[in-house]
Parts: sequence; C-alpha cells; structure tokens
Amino acid sequence: MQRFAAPSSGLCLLCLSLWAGPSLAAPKPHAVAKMALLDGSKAGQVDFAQTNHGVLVTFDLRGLSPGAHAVHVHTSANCDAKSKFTAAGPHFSPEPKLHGFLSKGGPHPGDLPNQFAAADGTLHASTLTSLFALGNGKKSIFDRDGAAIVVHARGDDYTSQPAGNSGDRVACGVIVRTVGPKPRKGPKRNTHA
Ligand SMILES: [Cu+2]
Repeated sequence: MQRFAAPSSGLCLLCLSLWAGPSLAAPKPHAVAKMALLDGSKAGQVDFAQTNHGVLVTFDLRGLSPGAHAVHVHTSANCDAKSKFTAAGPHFSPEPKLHGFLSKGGPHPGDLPNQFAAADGTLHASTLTSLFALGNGKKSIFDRDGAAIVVHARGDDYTSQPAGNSGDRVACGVIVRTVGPKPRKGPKRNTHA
C-alpha cells in the first residue's frame, strides 16, 4: 500500500486544480425581458444567454397573432405603451448601418430573424446571434439607456428601411441583465439606426 501513496496524492492535487479552475472564471452574462402587449397584458418573456458563439435568444411568448413576426433589439430600455412602444427607439446599431439581413450595408446588429407564432398565439423558439453581446464590450446592448426587445405585427422583409416593413410594434420588453458586469457609465452609443 505504501508505494501507492505518492502517486495518489499527486493525482489528488491535479483533481483539485481541475475542480477549482472553472469556478474561478466569471459566469457568462445573462439577461431577461418580461414582455407586455399594448393593452398592458403579459406576453411571456425572452431570455438572453451569452455563449462562446454569440447570444442564445429564447422566446416564450403568448398573445400574438398567428404567423410571422419581426423581432429586433431596439436602442432604449423604454416600453411605454402610451407611445405605442416607439419610446424604445430605433434598432440597436452603434455604427450607422442599414436595416435587414438582405440589405447591402445591413444588418442592424439588433436585427433578428423572423419568429412564427402558432395558431393559439404562442411562440416558442430559439435563435443565436453574434451581432450583439451581453457584457460591457464593443458589441454590448447595455449602454447608458439600456435596450428593449420589440415584436412587430408582421414579418420582416429584411430589406425595407428602416424596419423591414414589419408594421406596428405589438409587444415590448426591457432587457434586464441578471448575470454580468455592472452597467457601464458613459454616453449613449447606439443612436445611429
Ligand atoms: Cu423593430
């Protein structure tokens, strides 16, 4: 038994360092948006998880009309229903870009692919984007006045300016970071769209 003592204690040290490694890394940022319709009723939520390959956006919505809906991150954390959600501002785009995945000079980093509600008005789906991020880096949506996610009445044609001919804003949620660094102080950056 004696001769196994040295190797096994060496192995234990290795185990310990492997175990301690991941716990020292900062947790990846996470955010959530509680969604509301224009009449103030709850419309579910949108979840944002930073991954090594972009932000995983998961929709768990209700109260929508069946079919295609444009979804975008807009520049301001303001979902005032009296403004018909126009208080959320234009699409998130720190640099001056055109709207739409099919536009030359596009897309806005806040553009997301269309999502499709079921016949009962629910919408359960996920999409991954690397156009924006949840930390405090260059691609962050969290400038001084935050950001909101907006669902439109119709699908996005990915070409028309400034919002893909997607119609009225029908649902909105302020994006709140639940895990991640403290918000950066500084100017609003995303005002070009
Ligand atoms: Cu929009």
